[in-house]
Order: sequence, then C-alpha cells, then structure tokens
Amino acid sequence: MSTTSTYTVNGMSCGHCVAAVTEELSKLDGVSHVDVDLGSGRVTVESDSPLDDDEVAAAVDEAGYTLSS
Ligand SMILES: [Cu+2]
Repeated sequence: MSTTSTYTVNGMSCGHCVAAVTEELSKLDGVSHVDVDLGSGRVTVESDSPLDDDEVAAAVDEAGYTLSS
C-alpha cells in the first residue's frame, strides 16, 4: 500500500526548478513517484511508506528551495 503526501515548496520558478526538486525527492527511500505543479508549488510524493517530514524538508533544501510549513 503506497502513501501519498502533499507539500508546498517555495521558490520554484521554471522547469529546471521542478526537475531539481523532483530529482532530490526521488532519491528518498521508498519514493516511487513525484509530481510537481509549478504554478501552485504543490508537490505530491508517492511512497511505499510514510515519509519523514525532516527528510523531505532536507531534500527540498538540497535542491535549493524551501518547504512551506
Ligand atoms: Cu528554475
């Protein structure tokens, strides 16, 4: 059973940003799918098990953006 979580990421402005966030989040353990909506900043992550919020925030930070809380 997979889990879907939705986050809001601040600072993304183009397709490159989307690709960077998608790449970093895809590296997280158990993540099977990442969907980014550039216009709203909403990021949907599908994973095998619930994700740790700190890990998600760290991945988004690694990509160069911030997670909206
Ligand atoms: Cu960009």
